[in-house]
Amino acid sequence: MSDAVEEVVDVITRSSAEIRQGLVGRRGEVDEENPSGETQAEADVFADELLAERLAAIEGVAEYASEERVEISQVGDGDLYVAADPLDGSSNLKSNNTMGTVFGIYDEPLPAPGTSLVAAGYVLYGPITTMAYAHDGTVTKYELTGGERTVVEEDVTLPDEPLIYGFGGRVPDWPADFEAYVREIESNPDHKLRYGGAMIGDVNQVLTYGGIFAYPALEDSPRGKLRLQFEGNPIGYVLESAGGRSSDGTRSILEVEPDELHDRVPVHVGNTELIDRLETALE
Ligand code: FBP
Repeated sequence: MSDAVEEVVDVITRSSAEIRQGLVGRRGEVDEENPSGETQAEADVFADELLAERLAAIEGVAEYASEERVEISQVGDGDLYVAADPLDGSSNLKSNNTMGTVFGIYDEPLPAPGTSLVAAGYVLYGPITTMAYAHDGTVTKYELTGGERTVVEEDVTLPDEPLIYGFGGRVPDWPADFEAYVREIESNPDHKLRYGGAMIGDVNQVLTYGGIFAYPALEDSPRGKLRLQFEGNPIGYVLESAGGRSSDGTRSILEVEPDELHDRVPVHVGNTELIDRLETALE
């Protein structure tokens, strides 16, 4: 791994302690919308500004883009391009439930396809702060404390027997073929529903127990809700590095060519067998 990639991950590690602490007193909304038209929380803006400032100071970073800012910030002349969702699942602030920080490190100017990711990962603000980090085809899980990362598991792979399923969007808005697939998944008594309304929390359950997470295409939103650069690609990269699959419904999310920075994409990630079946169901 290049020194600059390592530096990006170190900065995110150190910043996560401040982002977590910064949630206190910042659970209200600001009078602004993000580029996807969603109301921003004070903590969204705080986390974005913190990461922007810190990542811009790294010599190897050329661009920083986030779900919370319209434009790409040109920050240097390095060869790494960092995209982040600084606070994924911030609607969970009000109820004090899990949230995360998602990041993708690309080697091409943004917007870029997931095939140009050199590393990606996420921080989970759960009862403890953890990170799942993928690069060079492997995933490592860490516990984060005092700005340091401690390895808790190397070569993380999805368990063979899938246990968890969680699907976003309102059921009446699901296309009929997706709904039929879901009914089949939940008819298996070995499968359990887990849905917390923060992608990182839900995806981390899949990485831990095996299964499938999806935020699918909806009847009136054929590209779903989640953003390709900031959510779909990094999560697809992590799950594929852990031996699973990602899909937009027909192919790996990483193969989707972006048109615009804030493009959305249907997200389905999890055990290979379940994603294969999903693609067959949506054919
Ligand atoms: P934000 O990045 O704006 O927080 O939105 C993303 C997200 O919160 C995901 O983390 C989660 O999977 C999804 O939206 C939940 O959406 P819904 O409220 O429709 O279930």
